[in-house]
Amino acid sequence: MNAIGKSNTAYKNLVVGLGVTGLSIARYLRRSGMDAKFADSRDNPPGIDELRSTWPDAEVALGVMRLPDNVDRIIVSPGVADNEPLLKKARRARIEIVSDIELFAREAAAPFAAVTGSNGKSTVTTLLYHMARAAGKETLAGGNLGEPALDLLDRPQPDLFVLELSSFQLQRTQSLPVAVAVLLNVSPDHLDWHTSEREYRNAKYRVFREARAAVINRADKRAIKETRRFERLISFGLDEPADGQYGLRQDGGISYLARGNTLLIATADIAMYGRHNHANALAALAAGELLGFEASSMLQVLSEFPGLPHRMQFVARKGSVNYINDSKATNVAAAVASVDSVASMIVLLAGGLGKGGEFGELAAALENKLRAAVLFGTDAGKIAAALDTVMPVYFATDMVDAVQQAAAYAESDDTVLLAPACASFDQFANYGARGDAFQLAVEALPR
Ligand code: UMA
Ligand code: ADP
Repeated sequence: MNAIGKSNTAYKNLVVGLGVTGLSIARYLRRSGMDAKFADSRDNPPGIDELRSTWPDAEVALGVMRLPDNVDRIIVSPGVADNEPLLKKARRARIEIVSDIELFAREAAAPFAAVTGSNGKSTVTTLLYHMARAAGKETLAGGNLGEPALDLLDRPQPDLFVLELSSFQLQRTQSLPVAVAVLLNVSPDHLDWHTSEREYRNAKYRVFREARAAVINRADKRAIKETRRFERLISFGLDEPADGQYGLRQDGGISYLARGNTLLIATADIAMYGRHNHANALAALAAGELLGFEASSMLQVLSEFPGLPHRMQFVARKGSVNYINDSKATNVAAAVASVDSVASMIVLLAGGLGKGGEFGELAAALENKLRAAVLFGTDAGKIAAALDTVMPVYFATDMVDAVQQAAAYAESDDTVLLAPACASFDQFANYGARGDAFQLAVEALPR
């Protein structure tokens, strides 16, 4: 029996969305002997061929989605927003609507940690995964990070799961009895999906609802309020930490990650680049402590883990200019963190599909630091309107053009930084393809 008292096999399920998540739901339902119908608003969704080969007799509706009769639970993919007419109708009919994460949480037999936030989720999830492994724990990581959560349940049971959770997933998850909930930061994002910034923020704080312990950013007043009841609570921040908390301390002109008064590791000895990654490292240490890991093995991980691809990734130095790929900076706050991490003058490459964010903050971060901006994609004009008060801006047709223009505007020891502040889907398959295009274009530049 599950959280609301109905046996899983008794449900008549409708799976909405046939991407990575939809396929993982199909596999889960199939191996659990459960019934399902499928729907996707696209005529040719990415998962359709695999579904047809693994579940040949599946009833699938493509294109305009309609609510079939006799459905009593909808398991919906994260990319489908609540304003989808089928979901509206289902809500009116009081049909249960859940995420794949809800199903995961009802079934997972091993403890799990959940990492959320507007930025830094994948980095902290991966750090925590490596820290858990270094502590000798069999660990599986997934969720929004890539491998869908339900697929993790089909592997030999680990000691610990580490899940990255998006606001989309959290909004549709009721049961979340996490061993440790980590909320890194909250800044406007996904306002093309959520009906308001308030709704987006509320979704993020849901991570604490049933958590047994929590890691919070102590600059986040609401997180402090929402976790008052917790006995096991650790905060992190880039200021000096109180006893038992994590932060930064200076000693002899050197900056260290610290726990209370104890200096742990010089920031210069952390393999990841950028000040925002100090915050990520501190959050991971706090979560690791709550999970019972030894400090020494966690610090070893910090000294070795170079960060994920497309996050402040050094690409090349060409003609005395450094090229950095932060294609994963898909919102304004991430691009600001990225700009703040670079000490030199910057030629910024930005643009794509804005997600309802305001670009003014990016202009403020670039003041006295911007050599030039080269903009591309759907919302290039909106970014230009914010940035041309700081520096002249230029427009590019594609990534090769953008990189070639950037190389021409950059001066000795400048950094050409790809930090788009936007999603990539108007011009690329995803942020990875955008980062790869940047890397190829940089490699093609003369030495
Ligand atoms: N879509 C339709 N019609 C449908 C179903 C989907 O048009 O019927 C569209 C969506 O609007 C979206 C796209 O298809 O534009 C993909 O949506 P999806 O829900 O099918 O996505 P999946 O392939 O299942 O991938 C999802 C996450 N994607 C989203 O949340 C949009 C992946 O996170 C995640 O890795 C995967 O599940 C496994 O858990 C990606 C992401 O961009 C990386 N996440 C956002 C982020 O990190 O900012 C939240
Ligand atoms: P997410 O999974 O939340 O998108 P990632 O770890 O993939 O987070 O990092 C995405 C981008 O967000 C990075 O490329 C960087 O620009 C920015 N970023 C990472 N960590 C932080 C942080 N703690 N605060 C602000 N921005 C960050």
